[in-house]
Amino acid sequence: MSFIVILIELIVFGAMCIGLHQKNTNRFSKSKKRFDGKTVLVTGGTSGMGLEIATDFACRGARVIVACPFVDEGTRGEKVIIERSGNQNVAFKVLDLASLDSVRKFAADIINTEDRLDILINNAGIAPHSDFKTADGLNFVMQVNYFGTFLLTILLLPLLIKTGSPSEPSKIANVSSILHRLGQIDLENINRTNYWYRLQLYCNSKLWLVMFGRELSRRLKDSNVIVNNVDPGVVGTNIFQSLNIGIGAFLTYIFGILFKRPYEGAQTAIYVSTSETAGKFSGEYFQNCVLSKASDKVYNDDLLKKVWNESLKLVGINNEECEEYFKSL
Ligand SMILES: NC(=O)c1ccc[n+]([C@@H]2O[C@H](COP(=O)([O-])OP(=O)(O)OC[C@H]3O[C@@H](n4cnc5c(N)ncnc54)[C@H](OP(=O)(O)O)[C@@H]3O)[C@@H](O)[C@H]2O)c1
Ligand SMILES: *[C@@H]1O[C@H](CO)[C@@H](O)[C@H](O)[C@H]1NC(C)=O
Ligand SMILES: *[C@@H]1O[C@H](CO)[C@@H](O)[C@H](O)[C@H]1NC(C)=O
Ligand SMILES: CC(=O)N[C@H]1CO[C@H](CO)[C@@H](O)[C@@H]1O
Repeated sequence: MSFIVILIELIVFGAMCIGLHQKNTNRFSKSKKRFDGKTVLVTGGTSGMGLEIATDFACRGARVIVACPFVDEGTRGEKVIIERSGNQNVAFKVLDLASLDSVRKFAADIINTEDRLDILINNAGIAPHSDFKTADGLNFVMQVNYFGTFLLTILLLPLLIKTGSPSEPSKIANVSSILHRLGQIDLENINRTNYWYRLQLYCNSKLWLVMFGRELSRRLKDSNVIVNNVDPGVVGTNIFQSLNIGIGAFLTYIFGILFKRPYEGAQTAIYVSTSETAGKFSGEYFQNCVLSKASDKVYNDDLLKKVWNESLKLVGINNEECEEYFKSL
């Protein structure tokens, strides 16, 4: 027992040191680039880092669309962004990444009502607080953090491809996590419930996200769409509250003091979307505003294809439908 307590104390202490170090070495996006006349979509842009990313783009003059499953939180987020940026061109739309149907409806709405999409920031994500099957038969955490984002990105490709030009490519950035390094591929068991440790589910979802970034960028190499993954570092947001382990609120408080503020965590996503230097890369992994390297698993082309095929199957996209989204290339 006392061994476990000491172990936990060591882990918490270690995490605090890492957090403090990251906070003190956080780099900021320096770009002053304006986005007037451009459209930016931030999933989960209604709280935490997403809210900061969305506000930053609103300040740069973009039309900003934020999306989350809850109308009250979404409306509040939209109001905060408008107040802070003075930009009225901000819209909240309902999106539940845990439902394939909601993702399809949302994407159809965007395709039918927006005439362009310059930047897609796949920021929404949850901590692994519960483990159950959604109405679509998929593992809940995997679906929110990965399958839903996967489907959304594919459905929005035609608009992203249409918007990008050689001088101004459109961009996709996924907010992943250092924890992707602990992720597993295990195609057979990936969407099982009551099989993985909770934290492992989170790691798996973030690994698959990074793998997709890489495979998608390969498939888009002849297009004007750039895809990159970002790791924000350890950030004090409400994500820890959803951990549901009793001390979630306590962690949120401590992490809020010691770790990066959401505004600081938002910088790498802003960096890859605005920097010309970062724009020269696609399919890569950025950490603290610097080009970095993801887990070795991500650089295995055969695995990437398997993960891609399995993901298409699980979200219910067949080969013909998939080709449709790439046909404008
Ligand atoms: N905080 C960290 O230390 C850290 C480290 C590495 C990576 N990340 C990643 O950074 C991203 C942002 O996290 P955060 O820390 O800013 O957490 P957060 O404050 O909890 O924000 C997460 C956002 O995702 C939205 N979301 C949750 N479930 C959704 C669903 N089913 N459909 C659509 N949107 C949904 C949330 O909307 P609601 O609030 O309405 O649910 C919220 O706006 C996540 O992908 C996270 O994994 C965080
Ligand atoms: C982002 O994630 C989606 C879904 O997982 C994937 O299709 C896309 O390729 C990823 N992009 C990056 C940059 O990782
Ligand atoms: C993925 O699916 C495509 C099309 O069905 C197939 O040609 C290819 O061999 C598959 N690749 C892998 C690695 O499973
Ligand atoms: C093990 C498991 O839960 N597999 C499920 C994965 O998702 C598909 C639905 O797309 C289900 O049919 C499987 O049962």
